[in-house]
Amino acid sequence: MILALAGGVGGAKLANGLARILPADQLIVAVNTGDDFEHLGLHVSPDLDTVMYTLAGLNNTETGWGRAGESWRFMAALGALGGETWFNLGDLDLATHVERTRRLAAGETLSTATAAFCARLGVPAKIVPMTDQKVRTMVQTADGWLPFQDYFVRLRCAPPVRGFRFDGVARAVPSAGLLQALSDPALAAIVICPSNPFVSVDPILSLAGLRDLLARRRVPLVAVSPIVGGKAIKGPALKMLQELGLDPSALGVARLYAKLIDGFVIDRQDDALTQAIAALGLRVLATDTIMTDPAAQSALAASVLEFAQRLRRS
Ligand code: FO1
Repeated sequence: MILALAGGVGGAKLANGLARILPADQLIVAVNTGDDFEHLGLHVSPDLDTVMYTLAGLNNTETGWGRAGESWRFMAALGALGGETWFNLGDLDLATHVERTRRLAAGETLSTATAAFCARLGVPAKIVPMTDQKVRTMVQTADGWLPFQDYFVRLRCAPPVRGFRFDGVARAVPSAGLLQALSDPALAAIVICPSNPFVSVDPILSLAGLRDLLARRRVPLVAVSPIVGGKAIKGPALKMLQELGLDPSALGVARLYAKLIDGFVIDRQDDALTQAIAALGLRVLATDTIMTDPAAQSALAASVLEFAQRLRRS
């Protein structure tokens, strides 16, 4: 059984690669919910939806979020009424937010709502929120603290970051699905997907007691670098590394994870960093990590699992 920790686009791609090569009951994907927010009276869970849509084959590959074949009549009508249009909700995607909001208002948890949607959409793995309690990522900038979606979407990641806060995370316990995966005797490896280390992975790692649970693991913990050849494949990870005065490279990310993980997967383009990363006490795999299509997603997933298996025996 494999546990993957994932955030947005990069995480969803590797999670999809894992789902393509593993039986559905052998993969649990625990997803960041720090990006969640209330918008237009709706509870929006961007990373849960990106992973769910990707594994259901419904994801919008142009935008990297929302659904394929989307239409925007709701947004056009909303704009005409003077509603807020900085955060785009497609007509198909809107159904997810409306139904999730209804379920949560009826007393369901994010976990049960997610499980119901995944069953309906035929998702071939178990997707769980990192926690069922409220966690909200805040981004510190020169002009003060910003809610995550204001930083990421409304301000297009422009303000230089100084730090992050995950409101509620210290009291937020890992979800039942995440805890179950960690205590499953069949667990063979834990994979940190190539997501933003600051705003996608760190909220998960910061959950109450999770770092201790990971420290007591009896299986390899492997992370895949979201930075390739000194640039982020998508999103603000590289910019954040630079703004925080960290090495804007796979080595910079390896340093963030060094005390936590056993192995680090980098792209062949970063082969020259292998020694420096190994010097952190990490085993290193250099392979093709650019997931241009589903076949590349599956190939990377297979390489990562084989790498983890090698760490298990050593
Ligand atoms: N990202 C944008 O850059 N612009 C948007 O209008 C936008 C809308 C949106 C709607 C639903 C959803 O699930 C995600 C959406 N995203 C949008 C992406 C979202 O901000 C990011 O996926 C995560 O929060 C970061 O990974």
